[in-house]
Amino acid sequence: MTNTLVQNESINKVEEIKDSILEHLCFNLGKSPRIATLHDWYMATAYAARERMMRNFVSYTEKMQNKKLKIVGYLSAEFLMGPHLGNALINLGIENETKKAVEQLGINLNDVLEQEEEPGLGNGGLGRLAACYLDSLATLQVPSVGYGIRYEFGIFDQTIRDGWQVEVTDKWLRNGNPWEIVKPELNYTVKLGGHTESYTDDKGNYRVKWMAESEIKGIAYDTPVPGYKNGVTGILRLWKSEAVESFDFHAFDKGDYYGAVHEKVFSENISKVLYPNDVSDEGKRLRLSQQYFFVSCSLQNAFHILNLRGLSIEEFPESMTFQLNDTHPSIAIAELMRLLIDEHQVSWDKAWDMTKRTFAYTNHTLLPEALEKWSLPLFAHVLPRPLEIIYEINSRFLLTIRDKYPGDEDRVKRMSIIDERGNKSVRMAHLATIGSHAINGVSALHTKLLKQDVLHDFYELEPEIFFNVTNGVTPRRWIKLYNPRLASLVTTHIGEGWVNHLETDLIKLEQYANDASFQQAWHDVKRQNKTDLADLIQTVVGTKVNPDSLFDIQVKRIHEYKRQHLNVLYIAHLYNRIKQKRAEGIVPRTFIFGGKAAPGYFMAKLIIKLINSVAETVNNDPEVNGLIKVVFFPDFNVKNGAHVYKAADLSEQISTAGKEASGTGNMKFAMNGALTIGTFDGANIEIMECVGEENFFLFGLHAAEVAETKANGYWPYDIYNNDQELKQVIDMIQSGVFSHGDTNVFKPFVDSLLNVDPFLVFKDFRAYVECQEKVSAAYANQKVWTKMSILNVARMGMFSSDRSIKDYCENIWKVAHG
Ligand code: GPV
Repeated sequence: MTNTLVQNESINKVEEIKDSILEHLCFNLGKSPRIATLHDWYMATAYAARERMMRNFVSYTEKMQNKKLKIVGYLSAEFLMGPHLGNALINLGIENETKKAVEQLGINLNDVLEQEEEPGLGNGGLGRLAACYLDSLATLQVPSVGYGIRYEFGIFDQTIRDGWQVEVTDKWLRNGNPWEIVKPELNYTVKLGGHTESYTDDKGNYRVKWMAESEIKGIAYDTPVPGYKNGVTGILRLWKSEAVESFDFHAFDKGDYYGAVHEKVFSENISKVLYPNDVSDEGKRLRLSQQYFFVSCSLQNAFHILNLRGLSIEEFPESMTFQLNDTHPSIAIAELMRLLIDEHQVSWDKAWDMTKRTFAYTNHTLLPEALEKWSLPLFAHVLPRPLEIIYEINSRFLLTIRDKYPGDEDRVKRMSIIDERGNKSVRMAHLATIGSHAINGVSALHTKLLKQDVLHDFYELEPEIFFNVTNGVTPRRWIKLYNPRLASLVTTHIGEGWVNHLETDLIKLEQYANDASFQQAWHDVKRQNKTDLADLIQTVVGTKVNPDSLFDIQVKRIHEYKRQHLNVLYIAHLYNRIKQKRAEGIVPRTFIFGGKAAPGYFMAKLIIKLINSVAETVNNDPEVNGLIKVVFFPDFNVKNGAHVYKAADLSEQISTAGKEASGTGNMKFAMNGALTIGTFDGANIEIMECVGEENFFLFGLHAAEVAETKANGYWPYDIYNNDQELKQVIDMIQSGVFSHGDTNVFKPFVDSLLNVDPFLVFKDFRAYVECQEKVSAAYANQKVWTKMSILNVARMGMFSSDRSIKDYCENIWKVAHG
């Protein structure tokens, strides 16, 4: 095509988009341009983008009717999608045209994008991973459906009052959601509570009936997921709970109107709110109901799809495969058994074979407090029939163990789905493992530790079903959309293939690592991104920060294992040095933190308070004279992440070795030109292998040393006593230097470190300080730093979620990909 032809086409597109926006403004919003608010313009633009996806959506759904295709069902209690509009425009390839179209309507596209309320239907890494995977599934043209819950309230909004986190309800649906399409005809009934009764059917077979205490209805809400410039639109199908129709009949029957309304309220509660715990399990009844609810709806929907495609029940495992995103949906194993046996009269052996072939399980943590366990009485109360099925699965499984390891009753106890010690419980990781044909960890180290420790007995039994799939993140959202300056610099030099071929193309940047003018351009991009963030910080937090200082950033959920407090101790140490006039060698730094603490996690909330208290003291001390600044950026989420990752010089990935399954923030930072200071943990190790040890700041104990230290008896108090600088820092915190003389507020924090220090903060403190000195020295030479930054990005290709999804397709799902 000639240039003018391309230009004309683009002009036509602008006109088309403009017309479409105006039509939606009129027909869907009932507004004229004159009275339209910015939010109206956002809605109209969103509808215009959605319209362009729907044709693909329909043809994609048609394509899924092809009997030979295997459909991937991604079962996840969380999908942290982030704002849709910007991403949709990028993936549809119409961002420039839309920008022009809205400009011609007198509006700025960024202002329009800013209007979108983030659908925060996830806590952190696990939910965001699911969102990146949907983007890659659509981009790689893998027939797939993401199944989850349409929470009415997503993750709470975080505000900071007097340095403390205060939670505010997330009313993300209050102004409407233009992305979802409700499918009232796709609704399924889910049973809860009650008891079971057995009977003999007319063929003389033993059968079980579940006499539920209540029934609720799940309604499908579909959100289109656009692939990258490929005419494909995938599906995110979320279930909302409602009362079954019979509710009002009951009311008339019994004359018990309020009783019936109560039932309705109960039903709607199921999908009301996301549990705000990240990597920890609360064992609440409503949560178990949520899990069963969305899993049952999704599997019933799978039978419906099977039927539409004209396939038989026997063909289920070849026609659809389900990935369990951690154990949250693992009740699916019992539910598929129940549907096959109770509702479709399949024999146990056949049903079990089909079930095992259908499911695969991804484990996302080794932390004991996160391994889901349900108390047996609670489970029996909520899910009596699935529990019977679990008992049967377990007893058959344990027979095979006894057969294979005669006399090894210890092993039997260790492997049982039912934990018989103390208050009996159901171990969901065991159910997920026993009911799946593939189990994977999310980084090389994590998978190794999974085989070695948490699932060791299972690994011994069936080593061939264990896999590693290292996590990845989508370069569409995390580079192209959220770092447009870097994206266009990269594209001018190596073309735009990297956007969907990161694994092969990004490496082409290496040739420019020593190029002085490229280095300058690279440096300028980072500098501009930092200025943008500095402005935002000024507006949101009111702190003035220097864009020429080293931006040292730690954003992630607040958790002791992630060790935000190790970072804080280092800041206090620098402050102490400045006060003692030992500031030589300190490069100007801005420490930026962001992240939410689970509302019930006392220590995490105290760490937020500590960060804010250190910030207040350090930022207002004239002696510090701006050499270091500390910022807690409130309400960290996907939308705010847009401004943060691209502006980082240094990425903090400092979890206790062996505790962070993978991490994905580490990837987002490194892909956007930050260098990493990190421990030998999760995907840090693979990142370091890719970017080169010389371009990575590694410190601290290895996982085996962590285990050894603990086994040998760990005495943090001795470390405190033997390290004068550490002692000074801890004493400063205890004595109220950061709390206006209050010696109570941080006492639990100090006591915990001195007495227990469960995550070895003291043990790694010295190594961390020394490593940070190396960072400062490196940063002093901007040319060398920039070169390291370029090499980091160039070598990050393998951390595209496209690579992860290809791994799943080839090794686990056995499906073709584009
Ligand atoms: I389990 N993860 C999470 O965000 N929530 C959870 O409930 C559980 C795990 C995270 C891990 O902590 C990260 O290391 C990992 O990168 C992420 O899941 C995605 O695998």
